[in-house]
Amino acid sequence: MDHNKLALPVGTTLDRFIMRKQEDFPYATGELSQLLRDIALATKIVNREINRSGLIDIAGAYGNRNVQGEEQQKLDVIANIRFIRALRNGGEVCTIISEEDEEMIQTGNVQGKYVVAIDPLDGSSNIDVNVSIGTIFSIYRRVSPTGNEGNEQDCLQTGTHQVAAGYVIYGSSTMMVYTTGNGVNGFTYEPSLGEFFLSHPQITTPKTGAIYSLNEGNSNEFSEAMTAYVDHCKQQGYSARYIGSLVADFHRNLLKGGIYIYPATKKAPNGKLRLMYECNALAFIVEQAGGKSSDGRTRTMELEPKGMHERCPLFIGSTELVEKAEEFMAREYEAATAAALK
Ligand code: P6P
Repeated sequence: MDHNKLALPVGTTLDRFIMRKQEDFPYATGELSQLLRDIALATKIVNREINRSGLIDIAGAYGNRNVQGEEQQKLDVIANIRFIRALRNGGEVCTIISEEDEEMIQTGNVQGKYVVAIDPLDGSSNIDVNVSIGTIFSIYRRVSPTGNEGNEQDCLQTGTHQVAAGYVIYGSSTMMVYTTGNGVNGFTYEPSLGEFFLSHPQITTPKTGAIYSLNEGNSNEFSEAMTAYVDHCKQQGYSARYIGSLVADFHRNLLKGGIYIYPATKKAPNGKLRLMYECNALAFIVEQAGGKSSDGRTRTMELEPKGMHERCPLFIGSTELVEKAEEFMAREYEAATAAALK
């Protein structure tokens, strides 16, 4: 009897993958591996609570506004608590910056070598209508000496200093996609086993695509260059796909090819999305997958952070589409420069 035919292998768990990848770093001491496991644990707990949110009273608004002035959903607060608790208990992280907290969060792990920037639950206003939402995280090595709390210097590093970054999409299935700088791998959660399994090894994003994702409801706020680029997409016959949940829009475009844009608008001159715990993580992933990310001009991961919650315009996805959008946006910078020189 050919046993191999009887029971197909279930595949590589996230845990085993992390351990195998650690072997690629001979001097790795296992702390980053442990940190990734801590994040995965919190993800499993948050996933369970999202799936139950319609059944127990954790859907809907919490009644507070976060540092962004956005109405916190109950699950925003719960997810934030879950990730902070997992990172605190895991011991590897000294300091956290979170979309849900105005100040840095000190975990008490003064020997921790890592800092995490996290959006615990992005797109949470979509929870009540069962649209996919996500978690986005970046991991940095601290620059200050261990033995003390982490500081602003540890937290405000450019995206090029990320040692790892990832996102989780809580959708028709729950997936974790992350990079440690050696490619991008995707894991699908099997709730009956409580494990993530490698389902999308070595993800690469198409060099071009025919999907553009932005909120055209803001088009009266767009610059002339942005308006011209959107017209270009229509003339090219691209499909408009906009879910209004960054992780869902990004994940679709990563796999199928496309561009996601949250541009500067008259109302939001730096755009809406946050550099430290949204844009940098996705920029690291898309570059590792062969794509590109900028603010329309400067590479996202080279933007110098001035504050933990600062915003930046985001042009991210297939390299050829981002570069074409940057060509249009360059006209805007040239026009602004010419006007300034008059
Ligand atoms: P708008 C959700 O609030 C979010 O941060 C992203 O997930 C999403 O892409 C964007 O904002 C949607 O913003 O202004 O188009 O509703």
